[in-house]
Amino acid sequence: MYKLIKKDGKARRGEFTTVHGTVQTPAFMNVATAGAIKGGISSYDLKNLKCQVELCNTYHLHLRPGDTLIREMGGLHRFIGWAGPILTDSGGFQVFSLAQLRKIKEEGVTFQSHIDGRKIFMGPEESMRIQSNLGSTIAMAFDECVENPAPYEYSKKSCDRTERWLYRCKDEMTRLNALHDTINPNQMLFGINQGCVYEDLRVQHMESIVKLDLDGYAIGGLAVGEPAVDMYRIISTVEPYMPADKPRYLMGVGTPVNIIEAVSRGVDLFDCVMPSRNARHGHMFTFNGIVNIINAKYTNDERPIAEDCDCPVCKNHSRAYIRHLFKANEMLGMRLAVMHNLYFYNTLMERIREAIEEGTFEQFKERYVPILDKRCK
Ligand code: PRF
Ligand code: ZN
Repeated sequence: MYKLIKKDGKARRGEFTTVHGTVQTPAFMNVATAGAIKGGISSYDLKNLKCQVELCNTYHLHLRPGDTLIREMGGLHRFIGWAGPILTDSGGFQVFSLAQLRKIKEEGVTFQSHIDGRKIFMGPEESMRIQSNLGSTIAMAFDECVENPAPYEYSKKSCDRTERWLYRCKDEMTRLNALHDTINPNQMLFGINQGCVYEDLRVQHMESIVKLDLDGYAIGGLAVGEPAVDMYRIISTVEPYMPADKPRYLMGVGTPVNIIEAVSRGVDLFDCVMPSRNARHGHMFTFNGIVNIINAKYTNDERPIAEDCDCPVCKNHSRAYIRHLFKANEMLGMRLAVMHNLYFYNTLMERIREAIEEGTFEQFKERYVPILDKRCK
């Protein structure tokens, strides 16, 4: 259940209640693709990093270790040791971005596993059954994310098919939730808006999926190579058609600036590999801009990554030490870097929430948009 607490312009401060706990929104969902945050971060680390929601992938967990095994182990929450909310992506996007030799038909998609080449079929029903075996808090609809650029005619055909798939997702999810031995009988289902960069397709598709009265709605098919201005334009175009009493999720986004821009257009939930992926390359986020910890100028820098950061890493370690760990290829270097970046993203969301509550989100945006994506001075 989503409760709107306060609006500042289009930005929304809300509370999203699930059976696994309440999420303060806007929120960032921390990406644990195969049940682990890359960089050696455990679920109990996340509690010290202000993480509210973990995001795992149907595609990866189905291939390895298998959703039936996770079900036997009591479900994903017990398996990964995280009692809070978990959102699972449907496999739709990963099948299209990772798998080889894909064939799309009305029933679903046949593809080859990127791990061992095994031939696999996944359609809306399969995706719902896998997510039901995982028992995640929120399941995502099985969709097709078309690449960018994509021709109008293809985007339209794909969008119509994604809509038909959504009806099948909902029917299957309703059936699974009613079974007596379902891991999470309260599993929620979010629909996903597609339509490439075409405003009429986006609006038509949004209007049709809203009719299914799902637990939340996502904007998919963005941040796939289109310029940021196109992404912002599509969000502004579809937002008025999204229910005000449901959470809105922008999939796979993004940079700190992308997130601020999307919040200012009415989005509540985000996920992105950027904090963990960039950390693994020594690229650290701070409220003064980006610090590249491998840079020689940090060799004898005693300051923490960010002087205004309360994360466990900044409380204990210097830039010089973390740079040394990277140079010496010590695993700890990456682990500390990822911890700081996740803390930064979750703190960014906390500051966004505070600014909306205080009615100062516009000033917040003006202050931080020019700094956050630039190198730290
Ligand atoms: N669909 C799904 N997952 C996604 C996307 C999508 O379009 C995106 C697009 N940025 C990221 N993750 N199912
Ligand atoms: Zn820090």
